[in-house]
Amino acid sequence: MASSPPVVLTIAGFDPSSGAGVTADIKTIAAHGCYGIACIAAMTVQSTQGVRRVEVVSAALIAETLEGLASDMDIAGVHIGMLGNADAVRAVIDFLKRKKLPNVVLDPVLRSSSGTALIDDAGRETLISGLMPLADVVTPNVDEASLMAGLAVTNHLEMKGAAEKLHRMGSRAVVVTGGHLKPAVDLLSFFQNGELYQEELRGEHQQSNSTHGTGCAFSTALACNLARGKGLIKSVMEAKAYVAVAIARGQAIGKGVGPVNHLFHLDEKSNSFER
Ligand code: PXL
Repeated sequence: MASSPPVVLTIAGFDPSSGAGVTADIKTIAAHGCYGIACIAAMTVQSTQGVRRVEVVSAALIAETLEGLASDMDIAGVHIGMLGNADAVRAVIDFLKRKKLPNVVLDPVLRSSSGTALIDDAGRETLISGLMPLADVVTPNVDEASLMAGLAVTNHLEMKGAAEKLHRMGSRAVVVTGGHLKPAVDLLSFFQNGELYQEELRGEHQQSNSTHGTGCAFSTALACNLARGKGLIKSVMEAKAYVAVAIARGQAIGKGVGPVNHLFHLDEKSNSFER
């Protein structure tokens, strides 16, 4: 019988340079041995040198795509990235409320690393009030955590405060990523038996020009690990380890900030398909 790997859905933007967005997410999902499916919520014009333009897909097209996929397949995990505006966010909220899918990871994409807004103000508010409470885990970087919580987030103590505020605003579990802080540290925060559990996860800060797409790769890897039935802590640790290797094994692509190497495990394998 044909095998059936876990199906992981990514709802995100399209980055034509494939460092971030749905095409990058499909690579991450494949690297985790899962089957990737995608709903494009927004188009971007960008290269490794930055984002030039954003156009959001209609809410009706997003809703129809999601409906078609969910009625056809058993979805084991969902990754949500760039959504663009409030209509797109509402389409995703409506979908999640009706389908009640497992292992939903929300990467609250607000801006590109070059500073371009990837969601409008109304979209950000709807994402925080309506979408964040529907996700099992939310994965803001320090800048996103700061904007969402309305607090400064520059060190691990402030990360803890921001995570607590995000819990009060409705998030179940939070990973604040601080890979570019020195020392590099992420914070995992969630409630267990009514008690707040917060753990600092230290990493090595890597000086690298292959860092485009780290947030997408981390949150998508997390969704895959959860979809495989790994617990939250193990899923977060393994997603961190995956991204660290993907950065370390980065390839020189483009003239700007290059992508992480999502498929580094293929480097060791033969790229010949002769039988
Ligand atoms: O890294 C955030 C991000 C997510 N999704 C898309 C993007 C970007 C950054 O440029 O383009 C589609």
